[in-house]
Amino acid sequence: MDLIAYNVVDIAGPEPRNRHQKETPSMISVPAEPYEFDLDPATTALIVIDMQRDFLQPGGFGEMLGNDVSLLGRVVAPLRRVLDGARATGMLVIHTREGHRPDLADCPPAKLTRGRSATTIGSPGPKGRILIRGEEGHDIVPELAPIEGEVVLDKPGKGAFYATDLELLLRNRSITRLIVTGVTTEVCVHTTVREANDRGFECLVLGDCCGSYFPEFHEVGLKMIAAQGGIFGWVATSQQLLSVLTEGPATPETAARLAAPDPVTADLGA
Ligand code: TIU
Repeated sequence: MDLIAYNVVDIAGPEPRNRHQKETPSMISVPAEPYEFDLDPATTALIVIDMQRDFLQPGGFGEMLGNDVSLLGRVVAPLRRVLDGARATGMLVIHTREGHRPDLADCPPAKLTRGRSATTIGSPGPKGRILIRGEEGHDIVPELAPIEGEVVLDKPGKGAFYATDLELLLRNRSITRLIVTGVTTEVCVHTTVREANDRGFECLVLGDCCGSYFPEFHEVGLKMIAAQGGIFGWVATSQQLLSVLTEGPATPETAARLAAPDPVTADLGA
């Protein structure tokens, strides 16, 4: 085999696509800022970031940081509708949870001490130890609980790619686009979108399915994503997505994937 020629072809990769060119006939076009976001449910994942009691309910990490956690509650209803819509198409759903091992071995000392709060990560709270895996406060709120076949990804940092196997999991499933939701807009959502963008994933952020303790940060955070021609990604509402996502039946590609054994959970012996 001519190894040199082979390597040149491998490195060059496929021809770049025109940005308006549809990859497959099953792609749908979501009205968005700064322009429409094209997706195929078979190659798109819905990411739900950190919808945990620790951020949404009193006595958890969010409140420990001095925040009014009631501000995040408005995200739950629209996010539930998007979750239902994504599930109906067979789209891959990934839930993330920020948190740490019980012995805090994966928690940077700076994260433990920052804020100079009376309590810290690992301190006892009404829903168990704050931001610790396995505790009630660390888990996802019941309205958005994962169902069988969905991925639950524990992460020690703000970004969902840092120190996790998220990128491997997405590439194994040929996922190229992400619909990003969750909390908080300017912290874990932003960090994850930036990480994804640098890795070549195209992100659609659903504004009403994200929330912040600071309404002004939420507004500006969304603007920052879609500004400059979509410097980090696209922004739409849940209604804009659902109006096109639930229009037709599942695509042939998605139907085939649903019928096949799930390679990710099969590999894990689940
Ligand atoms: N504090 C804050 O706004 N957020 C976080 O600490 N983590 C997430 O955003 N998930």
